[in-house]
Amino acid sequence: MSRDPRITAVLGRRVWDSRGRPTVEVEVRCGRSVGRAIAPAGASTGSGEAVELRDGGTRLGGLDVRGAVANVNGPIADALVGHDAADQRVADDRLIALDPSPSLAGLGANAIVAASMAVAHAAAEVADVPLWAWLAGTGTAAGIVTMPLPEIQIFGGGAHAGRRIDIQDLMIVAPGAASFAEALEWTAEVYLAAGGIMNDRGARSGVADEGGWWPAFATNEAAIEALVAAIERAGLVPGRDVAISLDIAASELWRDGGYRLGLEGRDLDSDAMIELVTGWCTRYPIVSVEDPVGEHDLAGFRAITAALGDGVQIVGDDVFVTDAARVDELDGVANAVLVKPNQAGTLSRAADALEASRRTGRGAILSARSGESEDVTIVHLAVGWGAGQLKVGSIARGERTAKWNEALRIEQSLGDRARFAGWSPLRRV
Ligand code: 2PG
Ligand code: MG
Repeated sequence: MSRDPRITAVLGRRVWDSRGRPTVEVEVRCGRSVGRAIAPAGASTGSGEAVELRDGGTRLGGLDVRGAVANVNGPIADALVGHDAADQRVADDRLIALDPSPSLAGLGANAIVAASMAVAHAAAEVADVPLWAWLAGTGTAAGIVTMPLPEIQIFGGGAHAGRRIDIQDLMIVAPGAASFAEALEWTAEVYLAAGGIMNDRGARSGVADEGGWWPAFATNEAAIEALVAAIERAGLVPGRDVAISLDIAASELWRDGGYRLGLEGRDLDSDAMIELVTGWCTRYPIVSVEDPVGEHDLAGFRAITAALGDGVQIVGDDVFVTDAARVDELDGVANAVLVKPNQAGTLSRAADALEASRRTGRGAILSARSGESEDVTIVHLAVGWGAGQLKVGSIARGERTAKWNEALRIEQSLGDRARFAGWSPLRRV
């Protein structure tokens, strides 16, 4: 018996994220079917991102979201109730039409993205299928399903670690694994080995915002060296079983037309920055580099993509901000796109950016944010949309393991129908 997909109620509430900050949860009800989602929050944000609504003032550091929650319970509920949850595009268009500002700062991108994701969850509930299968549509849902290659942080840095080192994410991928489950097991071995190395050096002091070890290193390159050592200590072969993926988050380093490496007290122009990253890619088994230069340095982005793009995945995060138009327009900038639904505001816009990445011959990575919760929507998007890669932070902290563990459940439920992406997303480079 199929249930009625018409939305009967929309409820907003304030909940808490992994940094102890308030965030927005939205519940969308279609009769007895309930869909629920929580907005994530970035720390190293691109200037073109959709903007979350925070209350300001002194309480909770100005970060409270009472206004955004009120917008959910007011105009957003009014616009969605009575609408068909199964028609995501129309629901998302209604949400966008409510906010006259292009940045969505009026209603708040936090309110809008949580509502958009909750609509999808409600629709999947009504159809009585997992969200990934709902998103994949009936055709794909019956056949082979690609489990994404996970990019997992081992050391955190940059804005997620008080700028202790300049590189933001030192991650690994395990394309040599046979399954998603095996990739996680190998990653856990590397994570434990990295913790052991820090212990041996007397340098182990907790973790950064996304669960990667605290980056107590003298130079940025020393962090990359420690990562290679951790892979070897775990008994895995760097470059064959497991490889390195960096997010430099270089927009954060941009000062007066150059890049400031605070840890090393050095200022680099765009060419020198490219030379630095190119040197790392030659000396270490690095297969992917995100935001190697800043969002405004389009010439630098094009230069590094031309220089390294045949052998290395160059990922654009701040430069694309999950905007299909930018992905289409910015020829020669990066060969992969980071897709973050809250940068775009709605699931439909995020899907458009993913589509644009395919249209322009680029790869794609679905990505969570540094401020997260137990919400697992991002995993279902990566699987259901067949993105091929998924970035969720480290393999520690509950808001991260909630997502990896959800992917394990999906892989197990698929049985023989699951195909691990492995090297395939990286083959194009
Ligand atoms: C990024 C993300 C995740 P933030 O830069 O890719 O690491 O960080 O959510 O702070 O933008
Ligand atoms: Mg990034």
